[in-house]
Amino acid sequence: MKKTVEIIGAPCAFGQRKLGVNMGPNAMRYAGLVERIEGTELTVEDKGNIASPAIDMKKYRGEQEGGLRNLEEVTEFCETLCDEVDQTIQSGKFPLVIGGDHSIAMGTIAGVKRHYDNLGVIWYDAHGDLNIADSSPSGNIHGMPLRALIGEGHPDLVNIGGYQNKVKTENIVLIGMRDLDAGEKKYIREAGIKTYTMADIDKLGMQKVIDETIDYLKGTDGVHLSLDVDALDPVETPGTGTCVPGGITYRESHLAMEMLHDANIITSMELVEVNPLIDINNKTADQAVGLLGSFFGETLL
Ligand code: 4U7
Ligand code: MN
Ligand code: MN
Ligand code: MN
Repeated sequence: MKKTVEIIGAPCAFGQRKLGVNMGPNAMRYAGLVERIEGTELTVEDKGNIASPAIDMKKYRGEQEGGLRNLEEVTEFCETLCDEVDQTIQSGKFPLVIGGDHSIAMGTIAGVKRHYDNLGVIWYDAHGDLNIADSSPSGNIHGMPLRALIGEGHPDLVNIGGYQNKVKTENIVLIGMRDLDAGEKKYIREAGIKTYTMADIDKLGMQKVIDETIDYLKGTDGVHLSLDVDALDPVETPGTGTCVPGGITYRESHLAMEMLHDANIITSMELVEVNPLIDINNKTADQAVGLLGSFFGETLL
């Protein structure tokens, strides 16, 4: 792991319809993010938040032509984020992007992929985020980023960063899946994407899932971890916009983070979808920060 972690706040809420996810970055700062990482052997620099345009609520929640809500805003936000992440890596630092909704992954990974030939991606989420406009039941772009990164979907999204095809299907591992749309299931089967559903996690245990994931990605030259907090069970972790029951426990997630830390394979990370407005006493941000603490090397003893 690089010695300096650079935090990039990405308060984008345009990928979905629940305002409040744009407050995720500050909710995590309030929960002690910087102090927790400083408590490990790493140095932290916080770049602050990327500017996001004022939100016109009528347009924000409204229907949109072509089934892609707030496409322009998402695209612009991701272009800026891409350049920020690129700069962070250029200056030799580890980029930690804190969201914001999951549409920001198109910006983060566009910036990351400029530095790797064969990038791996771990997508820790209840959802596959593999929709295109036609298969999306919602028109919400936060359900589409991974597919756009593979190179399919609206050209504005596919070309973020000025190039396409950032991630190969064989370099992706999905963990925590339990709410896939019909089109996504079909796509995952046809593309043969390595997938751990909740049933797989139940049967194998998280330890085996992460061991296998590390082994599966061994031919890559960098691995991006994209952690959507809705992967966790909403009984424990309620502060997120698209809750799905039957999720990963906080403790299993800790194990995953500890193992990924020890394996030393992750070269960039984002943590997304924390929404303090639908949370209880900021507990989801507290948990997010706890997981990040483990990821960056906190130990229990
Ligand atoms: B998230 C959904 F229909 N698949 O496309 C969609 F179930 O980034 C949910 O994982 C997407 O939170 C969730 O709207 C996106 C829905
Ligand atoms: Mn997601
Ligand atoms: Mn999700
Ligand atoms: Mn979500």
